[in-house]
Amino acid sequence: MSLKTLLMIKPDGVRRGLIGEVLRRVEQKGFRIAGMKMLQFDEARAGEFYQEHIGKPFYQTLVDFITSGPAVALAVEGDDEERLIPEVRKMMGATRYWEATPGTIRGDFAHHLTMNVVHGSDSPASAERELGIVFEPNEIL
Ligand code: DAT
Ligand code: MG
Repeated sequence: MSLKTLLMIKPDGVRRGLIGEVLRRVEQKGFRIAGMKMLQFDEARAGEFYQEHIGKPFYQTLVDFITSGPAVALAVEGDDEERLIPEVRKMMGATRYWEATPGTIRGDFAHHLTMNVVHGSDSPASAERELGIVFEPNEIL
């Protein structure tokens, strides 16, 4: 089975009606969507998902935000496994929204440090871990 990564439209993106916009960009670029689901994070799943950020000053803000409404998770696959994660991260744009290049999702839509429309795994290990938190194995096709 080839490498897949998690790209997730966070609750602000869902509230703002950006599901289709993100999907369009992913499909337009030529990635394959191998899994897709809407889900509501609870505190426990948010803690597991954001475990790398436990102890940081913005951690609780992040948990409150991710549990604030439904998110839409995509399992994304590309032809080039080596470049899949950096490519998806590039398409998302920089975490610091004021540095995100126009043409990226955050560059075009994000204007808040926490509420920044999308989440994307940052390594193969985090992709595997995060996909496992969001999807059942039989939901990735
Ligand atoms: P990314 O989402 O680009 O992988 P990250 O993993 O460093 O960024 O942080 C996770 C999320 O936490 C990020 O999307 C927005 C929020 N965040 C990061 N740094 C922050 C900060 N200094 N203040 C508030 N929220 C922050
Ligand atoms: Mg991250």
